[in-house]
Amino acid sequence: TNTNTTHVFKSKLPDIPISDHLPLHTYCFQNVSDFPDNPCLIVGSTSKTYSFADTHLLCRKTAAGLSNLGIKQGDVIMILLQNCAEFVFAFMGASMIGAVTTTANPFYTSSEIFKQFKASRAKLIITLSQYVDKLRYTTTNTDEKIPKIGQDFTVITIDEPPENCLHFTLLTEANENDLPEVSIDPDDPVALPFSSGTTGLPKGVVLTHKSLITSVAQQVDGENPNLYLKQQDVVLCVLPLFHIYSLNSVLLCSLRAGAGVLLMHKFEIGVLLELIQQHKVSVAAVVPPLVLALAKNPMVAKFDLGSIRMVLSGAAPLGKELEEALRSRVPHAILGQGYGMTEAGPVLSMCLGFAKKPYPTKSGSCGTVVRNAELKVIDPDTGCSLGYNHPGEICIRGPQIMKGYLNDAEATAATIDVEGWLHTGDIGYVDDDEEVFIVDRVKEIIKFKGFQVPPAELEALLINHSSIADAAVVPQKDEVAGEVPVAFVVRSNGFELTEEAVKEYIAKQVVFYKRVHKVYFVHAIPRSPSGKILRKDLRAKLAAA
Ligand code: AYL
Repeated sequence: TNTNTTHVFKSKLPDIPISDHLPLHTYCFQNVSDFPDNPCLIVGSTSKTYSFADTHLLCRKTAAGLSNLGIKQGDVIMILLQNCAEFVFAFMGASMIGAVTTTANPFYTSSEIFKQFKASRAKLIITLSQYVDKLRYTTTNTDEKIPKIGQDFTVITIDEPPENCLHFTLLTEANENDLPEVSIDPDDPVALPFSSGTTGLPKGVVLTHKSLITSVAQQVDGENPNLYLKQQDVVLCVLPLFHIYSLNSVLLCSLRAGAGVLLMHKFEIGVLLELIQQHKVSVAAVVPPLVLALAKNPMVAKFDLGSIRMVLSGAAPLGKELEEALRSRVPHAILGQGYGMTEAGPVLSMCLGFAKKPYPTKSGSCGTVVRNAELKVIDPDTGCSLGYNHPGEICIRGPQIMKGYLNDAEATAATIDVEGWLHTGDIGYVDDDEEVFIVDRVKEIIKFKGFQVPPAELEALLINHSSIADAAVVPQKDEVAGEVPVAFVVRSNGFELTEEAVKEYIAKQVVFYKRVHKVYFVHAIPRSPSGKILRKDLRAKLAAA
C-alpha cells in the first residue's frame, strides 16, 4: 500500500451548504414560522401537546429564567432527567444564553453524578425531587470540599421541590423579554455529553454549535435529505435524551424538520405499543434490544403498527436475523441503521433508504457516510488507508466532529490526529455500494443495550477493594443486552472473596447497566510489557470457555 494516497469515502449525496454560522437554537427553530401550530412535543404519559410556537416560547422563557438565576454565557448546567418537555426547554434555553448543557443518566449513583458534576463544573442541576438525595454528596475524604445545594450550586426540580431547591416554573414563568443579548461563536460549546471514547474513564465531549448544526444538517437538510423527516411525522422519542443518539437524531433533527416528537419517559412495551397506535408514530428510533422486543414480544400482534414508515436502529450492532424478524412485523416500513459515536458529533453514517429519494440498501449495513464529511478505513497496525471491502479502523473528518475532550489535550490528541481525522476504534469496511459494515471493535468500551460501560471505571473500583490485587473487565456476548461486562479478578494473597461479594461490591457503586455479570478468579491478569491489559487474550479465553 502506498502511504501517500488516502482513499476517502464520501456520501452518494452531494455536499450542501450548511448554516453553520448560526447558534444551534436559531438553526433548529429557523423554520418555526412555517408551522407554528404543528405539534412539536407530545408528552406520552399525559398526551399534553406543545406546538412549535409554544415550545419556542417556553425555551425562550426558560433561557430568561436561567439567566435570572445567574447562569451566564459559557456556564454549564446539568440535566439529570428522563425524557420530558422540560428537558427540551432547558437544553434549548441554555443554548439561547450561550450556556452549555451536560446530560447525565438520572439512574446514576451519587458518585457517578458527582464525577461528572465536578469535571463539568456545572452551576445548576435540573432534576426530579426523587433524585435530590443523590445530590447531597458525602465523602470520607476530609480534604475534599463538599459542594452544597443552594450554596455552591442551584437545584431545580420539575416536580415539588425539596428543601433548598427551586421549582422549574420559576424558569418557564420568566419574561422572555429579559433574555440577555449574547453573541455566540459557532465554535462555542453547547453540549457536553460524557464518553470514555476509545480508552480510559468518561470524559466531557465538547460539541459546539457548529458541530451539532452540521450533524443535523447532514441528516435532514438539502434537496434530498439523508434522513427524510416530514412535518406530518410523529417521531418516537423513547431512547433517553441524555444520550447523544436521541438528543441529536430524534430531538434536534425533528425540531429542524418540523416533525412532532412523542416523549416517553421510560420504556415499557405495552405502553409503547399503545402510544404508537394512538399517536400514529411514523418514525421510530430504536436500539437493538428494542428491535428484539418489537420483533419477538407476543403483545405486538395485538396492536396496529401500520403507521410506522421508518425504523432507525443505532448505538450497537443489529443482527441480521433480528432485522429480518422485525421486518415481518412491520413489512411496509423501511428498516435501516445509523452508526454514530458521541465524539463524532455523533453520526458517521446513515441508511440511504431513509432518503427522500431513497437508495436500495443491504441488510446488516450501517448506512453510508453522511454528506459534507470524509470517511477512511485504515490498517490498525500501519495506519495505511484501505480501499473497498478491506476491514480496518474507521476514521471520520468533517466540521461535525467534537472540538475535543474537556480539559484533556492528551486524550484529544490520541483521538483526533493532526490532519483532523477522528479515530473511532471501530473495525469495519465500505463495500462496492458505499455501504459501511462494522465488524469488530478495537477499543475497550463495552456496550450494554447501547449504553457505554467503560472497563477502566470498573477496574479502578475493583482494584480499590482490599482483597483484590488486580482486575480486568471485558465484554461477554449476551443475547438480550448485546454485551455484558465480566471481570477477571486476582485475589490478594490469603484473602477469601466470593463471586457474589465482588458483584455486590460493584452493584452498590454503579448504575444498573455497569454491573458485573460474572467473575472469573485467576492467578494473574495478562499484561503487555508496558502494563496494558491484554484484553484480546481475555476475550479469547471467554470465547473458548
Ligand atoms: P456512543 N452498529 C454497530 N456499532 C455501533 C453502531 C451501529 N449501528 N452505532 C454505534 N455503535 C457503537 O458514543 C460503535 O462501537 O454513541 C461506536 O463507536 O455511546 C459506539 O457504539 C459509540 O457509542 C445515530 C445513530 C447516534 C447512532 C448513534 C450512536 C451514538 C452512540 C446517532 O443516528
